[in-house]
Amino acid sequence: MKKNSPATSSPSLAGSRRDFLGKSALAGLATAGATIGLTGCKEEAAPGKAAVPAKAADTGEHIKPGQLDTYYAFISAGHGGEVRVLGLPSGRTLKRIPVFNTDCMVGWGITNESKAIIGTKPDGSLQYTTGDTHHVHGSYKDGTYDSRWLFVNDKINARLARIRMDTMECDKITSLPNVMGFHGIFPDKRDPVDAAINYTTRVFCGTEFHMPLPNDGRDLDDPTKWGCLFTCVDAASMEVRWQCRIDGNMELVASSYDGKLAAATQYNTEGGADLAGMMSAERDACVFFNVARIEQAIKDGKATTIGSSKVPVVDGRKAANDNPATALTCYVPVGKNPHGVNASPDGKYFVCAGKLSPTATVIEVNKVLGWFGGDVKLPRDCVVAEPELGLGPLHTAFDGKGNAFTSLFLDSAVVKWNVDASIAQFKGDKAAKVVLDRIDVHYQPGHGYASMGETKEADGKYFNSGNKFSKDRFLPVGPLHCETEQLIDISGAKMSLMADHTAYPEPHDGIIVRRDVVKTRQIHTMTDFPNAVTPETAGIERKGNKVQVRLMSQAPAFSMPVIKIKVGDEVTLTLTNYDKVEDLTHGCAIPTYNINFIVNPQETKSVTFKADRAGAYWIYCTHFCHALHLEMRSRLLVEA
Ligand code: CUK
Ligand code: CUA
Ligand code: CA
Repeated sequence: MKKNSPATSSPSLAGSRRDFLGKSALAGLATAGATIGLTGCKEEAAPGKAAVPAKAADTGEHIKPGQLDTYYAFISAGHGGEVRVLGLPSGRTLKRIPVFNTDCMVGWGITNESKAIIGTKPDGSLQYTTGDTHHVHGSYKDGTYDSRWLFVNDKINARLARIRMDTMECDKITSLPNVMGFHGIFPDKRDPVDAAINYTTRVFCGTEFHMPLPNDGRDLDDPTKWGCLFTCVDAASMEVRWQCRIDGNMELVASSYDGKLAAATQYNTEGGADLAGMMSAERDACVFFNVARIEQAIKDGKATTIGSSKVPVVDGRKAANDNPATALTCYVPVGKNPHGVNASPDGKYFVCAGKLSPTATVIEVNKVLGWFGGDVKLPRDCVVAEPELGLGPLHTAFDGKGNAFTSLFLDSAVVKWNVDASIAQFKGDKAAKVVLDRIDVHYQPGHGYASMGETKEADGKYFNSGNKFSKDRFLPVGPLHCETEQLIDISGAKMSLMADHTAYPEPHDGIIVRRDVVKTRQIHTMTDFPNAVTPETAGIERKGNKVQVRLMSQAPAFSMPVIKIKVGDEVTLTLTNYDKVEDLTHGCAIPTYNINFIVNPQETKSVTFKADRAGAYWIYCTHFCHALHLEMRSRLLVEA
């Protein structure tokens, strides 16, 4: 696997690389073992200059200096472990929100408060220092974002995190028990039973990897006994409400607008433990969860528990759910090895894209409910269209006008198609015009997502294509290229490329939110912090070798110029920022003690460390705050 460097590649026809990929992809589709076409990153000729659209960036709106963007984008960072905030259409990076990673700018993973959220071992060190974020979704009210929370998954360590939208900081992280490869998430949009609850109260989590249940050393040599659990987390408490065991696995997750269904694509209905095993079936499935029935079954005492977990688990496997009248789950057959599942903004359909099939599968929500109600005979009868779109379809977005936009990984393209036309075609209308437009993207797109596209307010303005390979689009920076986020104008009949933005690897999914929907606060409230330092409590308090150092900051000074402690002390330093001016943040770094964090206006944070070295250490402000910022320091004197 080798990507091109413009310095060494020779100019060639723009089309050759695409042609090559297309052919190898077909070979990959034809034989289960041939994965050559799936990687999309073979050595190949550079497309050269001709591939760069002459009018790139001319067609879009230009955000001039001093002007504000019209949308926020909240995007994941993959194995960077964080969440990023961009302004669109400019593509400016506005913020990086540390979540599962550590971040020395804000002190995430360093302060006691962030460590408590991430979770610690008995010795006080972090339980985990790494994460893999894929899917970011906002909480809903009335079918659109309510600006309360964002939720994001950690695929590596099976954790769900919540971010407060007002401060754009992570406030909770929950571990999912008996789960490995936690991948898809989606908040519910309303309650399945109580009509008054028309906002998010649950977050659904899919599990991609099957494993022994519990994973305590049993069944290691018999993967056929392993299983996957679908998990429901309470959005407010962030506690795990219940789990549902299924056949096969789960990748992406979506929820219906009526609150009744959650859905997850399954590429491994085979339960295979190797590549050939996972690709042996001609069709895989999208599994639907009847949320109200699952919760009733738990009330009726039909749940068990697994290992040391106390979370109730119900049986959603096929054998236990073949009677539609009582079934908790419904397995709808879809194209081979599907990837994405997305709900259309009109609430009527789920669209699954079929990685190893050139099709998308359109499933009607009412028919799935009909199957549970006994009116629809076979799960496959819930499928109302299966349009052919191109090679390697992954994810689908919507413009709110009846059109869908599906990313084609192998074709390096995005295809615009009409949902109603695909349904007409499926019914036999040969004249139905399904595919309306197609645009090349650069290169190998994963997720595409549209402005407000996962809400009832989908506005059909922008589409962001998150491309996994940038190849020749930007200056090379060594072996690892950045990735391309391409902004596409989808407001007209034809899609047009507006701009290329760089991305540090590796964003997956994101959401694009109108700026008026997002309500932030710039200044904390001091009383929200129980450990806030006041002029009365400021100073040093000693209890044996445990020392509390309570410090205040106000530009350009800390409240104590000298802090005297002794070697062997266990020091907790608490810092409250008394500045009230927006953006007047201070930093606190202690040389050789590996401490570095910031306090925003009216915020309090603390760190605990062992004073294991005698000497003088300048505590200094790291965050440029004042003309005398450099003078903002205090002496930490550690007596031998
Ligand atoms: S997945 Cu990465 S491109 Cu985790 Cu949503 Cu499809
Ligand atoms: Cu305070 Cu710089
Ligand atoms: Ca499969």
